[in-house]
Amino acid sequence: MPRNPTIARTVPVLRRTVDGFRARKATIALVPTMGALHDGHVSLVRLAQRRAKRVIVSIFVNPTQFAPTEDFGSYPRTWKEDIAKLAAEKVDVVWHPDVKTMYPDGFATRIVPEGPAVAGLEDRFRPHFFGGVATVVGKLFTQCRPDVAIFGEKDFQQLRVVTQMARDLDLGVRVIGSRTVRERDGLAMSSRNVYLSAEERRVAPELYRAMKETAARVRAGDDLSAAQAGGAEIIKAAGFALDYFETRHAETLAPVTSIKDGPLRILVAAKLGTTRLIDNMAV
Ligand code: PAJ
Repeated sequence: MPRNPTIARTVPVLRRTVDGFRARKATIALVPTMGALHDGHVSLVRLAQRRAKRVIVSIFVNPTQFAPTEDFGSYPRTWKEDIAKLAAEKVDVVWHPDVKTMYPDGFATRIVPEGPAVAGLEDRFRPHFFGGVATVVGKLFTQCRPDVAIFGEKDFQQLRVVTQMARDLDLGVRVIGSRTVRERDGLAMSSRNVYLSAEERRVAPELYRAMKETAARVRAGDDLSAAQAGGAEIIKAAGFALDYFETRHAETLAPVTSIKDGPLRILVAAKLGTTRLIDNMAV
């Protein structure tokens, strides 16, 4: 049976609800999202349910992580469908502040993450991004005061950035990564996949194929840079404009030269038409 979640739109209402959970000694899991929920988000909610007594899902399209040229205005917003999905998962609370609640007039404090946030991957193409993510996630953590927070491996660099931030700032939140949910043809689920034309959608799984081939070659002992160049070639041949296709250390995201530097992670970002897709895979 679905169960309607409590919708909190102001900090006092959220606080009262969280205080109630804490008074009853219930553990709390937070799943931060920007809405337009798909099965990838739902898998995070299910992991949250297994890790804590109460689950809060935040839905907030965070303006500070979008550049002026990016899709903040047109980012998909599917409130009714989102709430139906969260009710089906018996989520306790949906934290849905508006922009003025999150960033009141005069707001003047930002978190500036370093380490994994300056690894030369997403940060090279979206320099504004991790500052915006760290600031909003820092606020979500202090607002919701969860014991654990679930993030997808889909956004691998983001997962590393928030893990580092929670540790560095002693936020008392354990960050847990959850595996990437894919379509049957390998394309990682993403709220932005709706931007793809039918032809682009057909080509999009080539990203997955390129990573799989590269991972297999590296595991079989092929030279890392040759295997990587092969993967990049698959992506370009499919018609993508490639931002990066790199193999990095899975924990630090530092550059590596061979499988002996492992554990390794392949990370990719590429544009199909105007849609930018990111993905990653363990070697
Ligand atoms: P959003 O893109 O909505 O993603 C919310 C969470 O869902 C993130 O942790 C993301 O990694 C995870 N996710 C997305 N697609 C997934 C998939 N196919 N499989 C598994 N998990 C998936 O990431 C954000 O929002 C924002 O940056 C946010 C952290 C909410 C801060 O604004």
